[in-house]
Amino acid sequence: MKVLVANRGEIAVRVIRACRELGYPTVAVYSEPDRAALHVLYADAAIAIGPAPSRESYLRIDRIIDAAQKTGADAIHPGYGFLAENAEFARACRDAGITFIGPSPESIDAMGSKTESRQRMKAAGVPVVPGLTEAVKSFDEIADFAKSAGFPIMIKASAGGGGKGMRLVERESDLRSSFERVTSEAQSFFGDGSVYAEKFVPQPRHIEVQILGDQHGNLVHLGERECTLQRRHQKVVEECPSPVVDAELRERLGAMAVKAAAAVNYYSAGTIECLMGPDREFYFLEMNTRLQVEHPVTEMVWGVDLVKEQLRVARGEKLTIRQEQLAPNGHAIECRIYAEDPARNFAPSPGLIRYLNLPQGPGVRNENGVYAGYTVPVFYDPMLSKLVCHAATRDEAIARMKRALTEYRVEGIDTTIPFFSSIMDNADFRAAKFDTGFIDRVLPTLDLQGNRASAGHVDAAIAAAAIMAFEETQRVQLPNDVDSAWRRAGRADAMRGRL
Ligand code: MV4
Repeated sequence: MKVLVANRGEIAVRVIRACRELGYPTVAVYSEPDRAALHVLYADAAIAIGPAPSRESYLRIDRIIDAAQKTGADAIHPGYGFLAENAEFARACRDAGITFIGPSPESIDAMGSKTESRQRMKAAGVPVVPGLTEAVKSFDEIADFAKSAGFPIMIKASAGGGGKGMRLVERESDLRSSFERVTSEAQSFFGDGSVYAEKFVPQPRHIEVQILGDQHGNLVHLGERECTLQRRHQKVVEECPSPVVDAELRERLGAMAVKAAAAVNYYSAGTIECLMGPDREFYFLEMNTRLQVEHPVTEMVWGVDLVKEQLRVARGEKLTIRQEQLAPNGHAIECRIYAEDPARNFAPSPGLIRYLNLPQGPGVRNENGVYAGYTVPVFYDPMLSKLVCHAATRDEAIARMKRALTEYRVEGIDTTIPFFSSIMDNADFRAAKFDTGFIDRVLPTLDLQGNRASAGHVDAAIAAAAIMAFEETQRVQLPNDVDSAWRRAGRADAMRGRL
């Protein structure tokens, strides 16, 4: 199998590593500004697929299929984002006789619509958030639902997901304007204006279950991840296991996730996203039909290489792991390191990385997509790398993450590293007391300037560097390529301990 990786950055590097360990040659694809990106350097071959904008490169199905054919790749791994959950792309691979390293296009389609997936999950006996399972045909149907269910409710786009195209409605007087708003947003975001309504689950946690299936109908779960800490629907810290899930609840969540995946004949790696209320009732929210950003926390705790499993499953092999053999071990935490300045409201900070020191040592894993001397382009997601720490307990994993963050150095651009140091010190985070509003509540209380060098420090550093450079020019240079009697005598003295 020769694998083309239809992605960039750390996830492309991650997939290339798994391929190399299994002995499969790899092909990287790259846009113009990505010519010298890390994934291009690591792959066995690389092929250009177009200019900077993703629409003209990483999202071009025709160019990626063409690149696979030109380089003789017979399989494509989509990573996450870009074309990973695009059923049309999975079909284009199938039509071209190329193995898509992911689920079937039918599974992607079934889970791509919120209303269709809710219908299928309900039919399979998977708990969904109480509410409608069909898109409404008129405002009156929303008003009827609100009347019978009571406020607050959420209006969501049928074609939505990941926080786009949804609105909380707390009172009747806001209902019509919210309905119109979500309908028009859905039309412009997804080209599909259909919407439906759900009961609002207050103070939820976002808990998701990792599943893995083969093409022979075998499915296992690998427990849950705690993904509640988000900012603007972007996850910032993820953990495995969730500090609020015990073994009994894990078993129920896992059984639910396997049932959900089986209902759409799922194979490959996938994730069932759930909302969980403070009463620990959980509801299916949506399924991500791809490998996820935060998959390493599951890998470290469950001892399974999810990317290698995806590669084996794509070749038609049966899963070799059975549910009874799987057990969680310890605790893992992931911080997503972004080229953003947390002290300036997370403004993008692209540019040249002048110096990079990645943390190392016991239990530390870097999923890194950059290097010193690399220029972070403005065109793509600003995630540079993921720092993942594993230890025996949650407290030890937090201490290890704090230690690793102090070793982490990135010069030239701003990153979210200081923000994570503050989170790791936060008492509520340490006590695992948080819901989806946590990040917005703590942000104003954080001192993110602390790690930044003041103007005075920078001036002092420049003066010190200038003095050092001058002293270097004044140093007596001993010729080291000539042998001399003096030099021999000096060495002999030194060896006799006379100096
Ligand atoms: C909800 C909800 C409360 N009740 N649905 C946000 C992302 C999208 N996948 C679904 N989301 C939510 N749906 C009901 N019926 C609260 C959220 C939500 C949220 C969920 C998970 C993680 C962070 C969140 C932040 C705000 C809102």
